[in-house]
Amino acid sequence: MLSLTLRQLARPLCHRAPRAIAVGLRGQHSQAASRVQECERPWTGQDSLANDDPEMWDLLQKEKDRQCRGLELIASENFCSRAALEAQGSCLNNKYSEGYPGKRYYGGAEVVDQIELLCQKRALEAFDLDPALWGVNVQPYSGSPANFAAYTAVLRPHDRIMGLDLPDGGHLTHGYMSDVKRISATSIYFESMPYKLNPKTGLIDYDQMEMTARLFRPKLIIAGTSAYARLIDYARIKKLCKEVNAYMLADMAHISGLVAGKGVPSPFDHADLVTSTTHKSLRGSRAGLIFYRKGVRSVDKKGREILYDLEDKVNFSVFPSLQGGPHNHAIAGVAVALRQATTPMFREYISQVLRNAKAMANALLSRGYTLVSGGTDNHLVLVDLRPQGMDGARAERVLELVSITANKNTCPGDKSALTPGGLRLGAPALTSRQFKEADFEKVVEFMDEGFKIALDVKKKTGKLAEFKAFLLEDPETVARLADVRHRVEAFARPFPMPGFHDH
Ligand code: DSN
Repeated sequence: MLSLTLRQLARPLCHRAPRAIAVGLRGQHSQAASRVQECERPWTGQDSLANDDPEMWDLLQKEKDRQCRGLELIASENFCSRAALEAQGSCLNNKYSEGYPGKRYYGGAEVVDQIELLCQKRALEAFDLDPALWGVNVQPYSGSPANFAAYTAVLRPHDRIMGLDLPDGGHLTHGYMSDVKRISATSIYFESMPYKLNPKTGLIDYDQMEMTARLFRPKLIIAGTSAYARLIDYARIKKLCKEVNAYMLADMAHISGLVAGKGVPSPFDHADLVTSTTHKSLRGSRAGLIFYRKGVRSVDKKGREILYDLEDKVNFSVFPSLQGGPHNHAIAGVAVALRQATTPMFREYISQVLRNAKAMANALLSRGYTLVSGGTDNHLVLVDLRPQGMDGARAERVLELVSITANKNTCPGDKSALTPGGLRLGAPALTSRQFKEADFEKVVEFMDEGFKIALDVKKKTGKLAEFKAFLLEDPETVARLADVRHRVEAFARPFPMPGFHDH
């Protein structure tokens, strides 16, 4: 129906509009303009985005501008290199290659075979892994599919898993279910029992985890977090996994850059399986990875070696069980980023991320803010705004209006995910723009101004919707927000932006 309508729309225009005018059209006329061009010459696919689809090009310019003029504090975001983006936005998009290198279901895969093997090699190198002891599948489309594929590899439906609860800083795919509903497919297809933070310390409650695991007898325990500012005790979790005969899976999505850059302890020392995304602190293009152990898993009572059998299980789970053709363009982008992650420059980047996160934490503490767990050992900080009488949702919205991007997050004890008490702040993205400790102190100063506006408006308004409307309608508040936003943007814009060659 839609294509018919467009064809009907284009036909009369073909007769009337000269191409020069058509190319100049923008916005709502752009589809008609494209049709005009199509009528006048054969399709070559050689037009730039600006010419071919000005409407989309305009939107991209707007997003580039938003990224350049704002302060990006979402802990899971980063600015990917131009090189990795080039590899990702390439002819590799065009190639189907179901299967694995040397065993494909399509012809013409000789180059993508080399690309996938190179990506595998670089993934092992980036984390100092011996290919005799570890293998990697680089085909998962992103972190959530990687986790589901890793679980599918080693679990049967209804087998039991344990992960950090989402409201305590875990991830959806670590088995999240609410009081009334199984939310993540990982809690629909598997039986999930969460472990929690100690609400007093804000740290993972390992005692409770051990007690629960001894009763629940999970087949898989997940060591990984999305909003946790401290290090994970992998050795303790591994000991527990051995005791209850569970696999240990480390989801290092948030910290994989920190692991590659030697900024935090490596989960590879203990885990059986390690999953990751590639675009967070690792700073690559978007995809997922599953690492699996090879070699000896244990020795039985008679002294016989029991070997890991994860390689075939993981590979079969990714393809053909869960995915079709690998995204070869994504794999190439990841390979580029993984090479970067082995350089001394990347190690320096990661150590600056850690210094910056600490500087941000200290600046917040010195202004009287409360941090869950009291500080940070990694790339992120979780601010508990409840003592200020504030919540993460209101703070997130006010910061957004002053060009600071962060996300609301639950803190231990929170009841609502829509208006939780916390705000999650990460250092990776701004560190990629060459921010140093003093710059993060300035960022905290801007945030503090935003929080104060949020508090003033909260006192004058009721529910969240009313709060949000007031921000846009009250002239005094609009002026205060504009003042902070102008200063934030003047501060942010001069910092270099990786990846964009035309900003
Ligand atoms: N959405 C990511 C995060 O923000 O942590 C996790 O998938």
